[in-house]
Amino acid sequence: MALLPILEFPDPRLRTKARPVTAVDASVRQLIDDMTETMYEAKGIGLAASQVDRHIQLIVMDLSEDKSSPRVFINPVITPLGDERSPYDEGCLSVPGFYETVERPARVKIEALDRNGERFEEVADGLLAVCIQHEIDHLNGKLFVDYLSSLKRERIKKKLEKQHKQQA
Ligand code: QAP
Ligand code: CO
Repeated sequence: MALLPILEFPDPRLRTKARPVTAVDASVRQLIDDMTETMYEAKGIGLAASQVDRHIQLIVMDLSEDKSSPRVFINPVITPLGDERSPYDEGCLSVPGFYETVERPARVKIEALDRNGERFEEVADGLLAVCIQHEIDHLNGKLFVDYLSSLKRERIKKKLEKQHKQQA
């Protein structure tokens, strides 16, 4: 197992579009384990491969209270069910320290592969619906700050750039 560095906004590598996983093999399972460890260490609930500079369609997540339910979504596809949209105060491991309200479809159907390469389908609402949409955005090079006003986004960008310079 290994901890992976997490890219932070406005790193342009976060804009890369992820390719589908062609075979769920040992190297993909190794990356799943490393991403899961990285997510737990960072106190996150979801992490997309894009955030660790691996541009394949892979997401790990754990929405349980006691971090006992790691989940994997490979090549995920979502379909909104109905027109209802819900607001949620979102954060992101790639935008540390910032939280803003984003509105998304309230209910979605998820189709994906699991860590054994088996296809599954699930209807999601609540936090799972928010999280899977947020993480699939990462695979498409999109971040939650893209839904904010350009003023808010620029303020966040400047603050993070300043922190990155101080760390360098
Ligand atoms: C995405 O986000 C998400 O700023 C996952 O300092 C967020 O795991 C989906 C985190 C909200 C649904 C709702 C953020 C940790 C973790 C921070 C995360 C921070 C430390 C964010
Ligand atoms: Co995120």
